[in-house]
Amino acid sequence: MKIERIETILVDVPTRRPHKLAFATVQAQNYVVVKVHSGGLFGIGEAATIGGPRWGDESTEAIKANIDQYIAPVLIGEDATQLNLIEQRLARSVAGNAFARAAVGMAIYDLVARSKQQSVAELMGGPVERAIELAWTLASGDTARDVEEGEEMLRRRLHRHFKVKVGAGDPARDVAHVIKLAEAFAGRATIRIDVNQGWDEHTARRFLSPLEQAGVALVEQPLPRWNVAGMARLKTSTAMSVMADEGVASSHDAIAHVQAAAADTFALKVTKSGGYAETRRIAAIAAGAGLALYGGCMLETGIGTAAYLQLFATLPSMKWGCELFGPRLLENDIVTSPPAMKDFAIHLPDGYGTGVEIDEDKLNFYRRDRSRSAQAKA
Ligand code: MUC
Ligand code: MG
Repeated sequence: MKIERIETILVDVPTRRPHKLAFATVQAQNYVVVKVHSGGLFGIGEAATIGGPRWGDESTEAIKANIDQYIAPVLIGEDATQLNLIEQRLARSVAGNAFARAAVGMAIYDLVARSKQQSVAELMGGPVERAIELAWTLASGDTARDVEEGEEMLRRRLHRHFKVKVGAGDPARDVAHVIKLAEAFAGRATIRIDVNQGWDEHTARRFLSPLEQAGVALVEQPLPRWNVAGMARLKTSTAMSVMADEGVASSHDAIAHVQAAAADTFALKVTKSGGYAETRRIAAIAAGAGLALYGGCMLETGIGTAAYLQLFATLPSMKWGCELFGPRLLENDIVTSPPAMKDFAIHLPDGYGTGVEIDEDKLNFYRRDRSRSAQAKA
């Protein structure tokens, strides 16, 4: 099954509301959609970035350029079914560039699974779960709006775990905002916070205890990703779960966090880790060290959401569930039908590959190289 062509498409999809993080406010999400072609079939993958090269080191423009220029030439002509060799070639094709490698790898797994009439989860040995608890992120930047949004999610039985984004402004104001949310949803939903590296150690030490007293269950990446020792010190001073996200992208990062006892939960993201293989290594390190897992996201469309879900469904110890809610935040999706989100969980789709199909009309509408006015006239 020779890889014949690798196509990369830049896509921008507006969000339903501004999504406010410590380092950026997202009004439209940016993607690179990858199609890997062989024998009349193609597999799909996706890299989503948040705020350009701000959450991580890569922008969608750089991802596309590096796939086109450096990664695709290494893979053209290779046998897609030899997934371990493909992973090796991908790792050697470029230094770093985890998101770019992951998007291509996802598409190749999807292609191979489709050709074998299997799901990606089956290709990896089969799922252990078919539904995973699904968190939602409250990040409108406005307390009343967040309460209203959370109430709606509970009423519709969509989400009962809320992650609150903090770290952008005055920490005292952020903490007061989170405490109001914790009080509003006490006994009905769990509250977690994601600081996205926005605090220094002293700020975290000062503010974690009122958050813990308010019932907040988990704190995600309070400190810059390099401050592993600081995370370890914080972990000894709080009963909240301390989760590493930006700090744990590779298996080496995972080992460093285990050695330093710097986290008790790892957030997994297929793109930050350069693909399925390295993400599974991180999950294995967590399992070996007795740590919990969480299925993170980068606000993917249905393409990346389904790809992540295929892997997460194969992993035990997803104690904190996942946050694969990306499609719900977007004005529109570019797949015909994303994985079902109901009864507080996301459900593994039936079907081959990742179980979702591209909606080519919508992809054409949102692709960056197609003028919207020309589209409207067509
Ligand atoms: C992150 O750091 O976890 C994922 C969901 C969300 O709301 O923000 C992102 C990034
Ligand atoms: Mg995070």
